[in-house]
Amino acid sequence: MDNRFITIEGLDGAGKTTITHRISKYLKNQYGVTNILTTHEPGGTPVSDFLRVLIKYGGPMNEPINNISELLMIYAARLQLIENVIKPSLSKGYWVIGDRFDLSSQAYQGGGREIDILLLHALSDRITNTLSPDLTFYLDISPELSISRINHRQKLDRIEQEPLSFFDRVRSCYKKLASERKNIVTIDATQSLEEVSVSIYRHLDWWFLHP
Ligand code: Z5A
Repeated sequence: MDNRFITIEGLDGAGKTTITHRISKYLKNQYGVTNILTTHEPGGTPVSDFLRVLIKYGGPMNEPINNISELLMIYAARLQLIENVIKPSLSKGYWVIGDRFDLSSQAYQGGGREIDILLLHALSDRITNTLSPDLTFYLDISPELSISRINHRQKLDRIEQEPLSFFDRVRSCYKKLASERKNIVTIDATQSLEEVSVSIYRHLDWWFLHP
């Protein structure tokens, strides 16, 4: 079967990582898709993983990270991943399932950080360079539920420590973009993991029938 690029988006704790692996398993078992690669951003190449640590935990000596520096590091990490992993895999016929992709930057840096949309779009167009997911599942939960699902973690990262108002802006941006773009399917991720998985499998079934 031809390659496909599917991405999973949402706030922390929405279930993206769990669902990424379940989709992979479902595609194998139900549709016999065996060439599947999963990615998790930021990260996924040696350089991108290095940048991931800076993005999540900051640099040496607690130097404050400027919002534009954060944006540039995220896009540098993404460019490495696109050019060295995603595009070569797609060209070999692999299905790529991305745990976060460009929509995360629109939501977190555009919505949350309120970075100038023209700068964001210029960078996004240049870096993704027409690579766009065939299908995106946006797992929608409230910031309150997000925090309750992740606050057992030993250490919250820089972004996870932002106030609730930041995540309200991130979520509003996700919802706005999901309502505007046809390839984004919104899933109510407040449901149990089983219910979330089943709604995604049904969308995938529909998508296979109506490519
Ligand atoms: N970031 C950015 O700002 N801009 C960008 O462009 C990109 C990223 C790409 C990456 O953090 C950070 O980078 C992120 C955004 C920013 N920071 N914030 N805030 P990460 O890679 O460390 O983490 P994450 O991507 O946000 O994922 P996560 O926190 O690991 O959550 P998740 O993958 O969505 O969920 P999960 O790991 O599958 O599940 C988390 C827990 O919730 C687990 O115990 C599950 O069993 C439970 N869970 C999940 N779904 C359910 C349901 N439906 N019911 C009950 N329990 C559930």
